[in-house]
Amino acid sequence: SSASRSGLLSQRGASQVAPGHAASWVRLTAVATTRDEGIDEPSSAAKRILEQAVAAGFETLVKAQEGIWARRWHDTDIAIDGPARDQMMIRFGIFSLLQVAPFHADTLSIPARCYAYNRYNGLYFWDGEIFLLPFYQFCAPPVARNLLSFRCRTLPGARRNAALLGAEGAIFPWQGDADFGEEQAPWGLHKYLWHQNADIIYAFDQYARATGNEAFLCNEGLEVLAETARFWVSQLQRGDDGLYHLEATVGPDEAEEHGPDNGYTSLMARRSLEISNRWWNCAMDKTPGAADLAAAKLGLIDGEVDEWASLAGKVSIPEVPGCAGVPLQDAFFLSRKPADISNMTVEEYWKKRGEVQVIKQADIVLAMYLLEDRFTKEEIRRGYEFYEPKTLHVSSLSYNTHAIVAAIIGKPHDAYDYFRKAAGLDLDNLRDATKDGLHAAALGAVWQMAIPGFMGMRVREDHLAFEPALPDAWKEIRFPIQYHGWHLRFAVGGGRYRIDVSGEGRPGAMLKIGGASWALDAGPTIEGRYRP
Ligand code: IFM
Repeated sequence: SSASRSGLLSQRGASQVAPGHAASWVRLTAVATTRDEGIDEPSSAAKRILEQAVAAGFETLVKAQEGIWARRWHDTDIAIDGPARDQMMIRFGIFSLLQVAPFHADTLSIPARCYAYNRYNGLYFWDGEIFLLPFYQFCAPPVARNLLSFRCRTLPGARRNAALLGAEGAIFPWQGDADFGEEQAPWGLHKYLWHQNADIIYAFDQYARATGNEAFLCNEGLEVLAETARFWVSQLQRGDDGLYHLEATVGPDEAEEHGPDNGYTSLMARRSLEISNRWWNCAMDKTPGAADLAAAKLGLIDGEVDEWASLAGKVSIPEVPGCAGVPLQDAFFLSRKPADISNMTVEEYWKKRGEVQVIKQADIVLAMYLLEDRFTKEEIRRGYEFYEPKTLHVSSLSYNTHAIVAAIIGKPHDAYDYFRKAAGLDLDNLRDATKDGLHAAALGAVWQMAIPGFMGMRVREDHLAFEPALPDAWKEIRFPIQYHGWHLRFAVGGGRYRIDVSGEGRPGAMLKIGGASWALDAGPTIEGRYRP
């Protein structure tokens, strides 16, 4: 028999077992939703799935499940010869990312707290594009494509968000749902929390560069590229200094004050305009039919695409005085009192944050990682050394960012220390917040700390680059990635690397590691040395 109350599904069963005998029950459950492709009527679909499952039998179902998971692990697992705790944290991160991935549909994304609890009501944040997408685009490209395609689908909602603000184009929500893509953020945050609009465009670009799937941007992506650019154009105001300013925005730390020239938002808005310009030019060149169609639909006017690039070059990015090349977090930070935060508790932080120079999460440090190509290593080092001692990491997006940037600037001990804190965020319940659900961004960043971080992997203009700097405690790392259709399996450690290449990728794709360049179509195995 079965009974249900609101919020509760339950089932009762009874059977008799003779003393000395064992009994086992197999319970089959089918879940179907309208978010699954081709399902309009979930209850009859669930019934159908269940009937098929019963007909197949338990053993067959388990075998099929094992096959799916074996394939997933084959494509994603990172194995290290190193501390068991590190290995466990890495695998927990990867498992969680696989468990929440929309392999099957582009009608939903990944909630900021996974499906572990109701914190944030299952809504979607920029966390998905910046912290999770890199894993999928290198290990499960169809999932990355689904996540981005989800944004294309919800463009109408983003247009409505812009219209509500009296702006042009489209602004994706800071907290969005799966149905309409409309803003769900509390406290009127949507009036000034806009960086996600640029983060999404950044992710589109990264996806195309990593997978080689330019067609996606040059077709489905065109409207999103144009409408987000139009949003920025309508919001950037020319100042007396001849530069363009965002008058009142806030960065990733949503609890900060909103004001002029927010560092993270301005940096990312600038990059977003550049990306929209670049891909529209690429589409006009390579897929003119699609570009003409989209231009006509959007009413794109002559010179509009060029304007995005020229405006990008004039976005105001104030710097920290005396810290050349290091963007200033915002207009308020330096007016607060310097403070030693080494013993500050989280409670003290919430009380004092408006008075003293204390930062909740990495904003500028993150921007320096994402936009690494526009900074010198020296500038990144200066930025890290300025912001890091002032950051309390009261966010799941912060330890991990510091681990990666510490790796970039050659601070291996900081990098490993931050890795261990970041990777343990949920399993060690470091912020007493795991009860509210897993932190998706932190789980995605475990992969980023290992591969872009310790392996120094970057997608460059015409190749994939690696600068390995493994923690002393890791003797070897083995992992797969996909790049431009090639399947690569790495074994790296102790100054040696071996890469097995398979699949049929883009001819001419190149990889650089240890100062050597390799053509991926040249042979099945690449071996060499790097300086550890
Ligand atoms: O998106 C983040 C934000 O940057 C900081 N607060 C939590 C959000 C969801 O993880």
